[in-house]
Amino acid sequence: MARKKISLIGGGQIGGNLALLASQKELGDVVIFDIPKAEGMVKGKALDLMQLRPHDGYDSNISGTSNWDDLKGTDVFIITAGIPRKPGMNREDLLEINLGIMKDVANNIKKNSPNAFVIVISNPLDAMVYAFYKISGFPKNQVVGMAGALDSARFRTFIAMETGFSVQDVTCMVLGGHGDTMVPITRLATVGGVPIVDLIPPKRLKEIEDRTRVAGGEIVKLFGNGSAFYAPAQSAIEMAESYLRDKKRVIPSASLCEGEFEVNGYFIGVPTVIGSAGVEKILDFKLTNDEKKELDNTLQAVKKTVSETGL
Ligand code: A3D
Repeated sequence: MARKKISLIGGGQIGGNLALLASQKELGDVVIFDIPKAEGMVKGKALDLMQLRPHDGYDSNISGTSNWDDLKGTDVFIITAGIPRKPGMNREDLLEINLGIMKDVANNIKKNSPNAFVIVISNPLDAMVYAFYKISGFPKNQVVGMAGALDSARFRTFIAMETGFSVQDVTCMVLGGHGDTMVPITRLATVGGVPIVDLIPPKRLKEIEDRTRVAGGEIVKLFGNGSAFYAPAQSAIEMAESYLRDKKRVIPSASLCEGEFEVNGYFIGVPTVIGSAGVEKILDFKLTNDEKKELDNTLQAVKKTVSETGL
């Protein structure tokens, strides 16, 4: 069986880490794509990663390019092309610049690899994944946004830090848009199957939820320039791996809802089964009245940003 091909659109902070993780997991051969001005940078990153292989013993080939022809036959695209946030900016401030970039990227992917599975990471995420879907005309199962995987990982981390128990045993999900209105479903969070509502007092839990909602901004402030990249890269790799290895993992992802959670025609974070057919299923479940209200609030925020794309 031929190796799979994973193309990373944008070879910056997240792109470089995606290349490292994809090759270490031997998901396939990796191509890092960037604009001509950054071609030397991505070629250099690719060569550096090639020279890391003897230590780990993996055989994936990693290359860098700014030529779309080199991406033909791609199985999975992961898009990080765009600019990240600076302190004081919210994700919506990136819309104008990143939308222009997404239009160019979507048209090229459509031309080159119409059957590929596409994971969008560029912000503002819910609007960017919507834009890719609209411009490419791809079927909904081939397009997904990475956000919930990261937001849930952040929630899990804070619960593990609070309890002192293994992060491996913490399960929880964060739904909704990838912004400060996201919805941690605390009621269903557990440590080793034990509900966290029975382990952590309500006041502390509320503080953990609030920290989760602004966790991306906390890192932006610390960096002073740019946003998180290690955890975002690993979150997207889990989604790519579930597709390439048909794992059918259930990962909170920005998927196109058509009636699920009473959302219609928008990409929003929902529990999503990812397998060899791409987005195979959204697992709808009954929300409490408070959760419904919060989900509606986040949906309004997503709708506003999407309307600003003019698509
Ligand atoms: P950065 O290190 O600046 O990398 C972005 C790369 O995109 C740069 O190398 C650019 O040269 C490149 N680029 C610009 N235009 C194009 C184009 N037309 N074609 C190909 N490449 C292009 O940023 P980063 O890697 O830190 O972040 C990338 C994006 O991910 C930003 O929009 C962030 O806001 C976003 N992000 C999203 C999450 C989510 O959870 C959704 C988390 C963290 C960052």
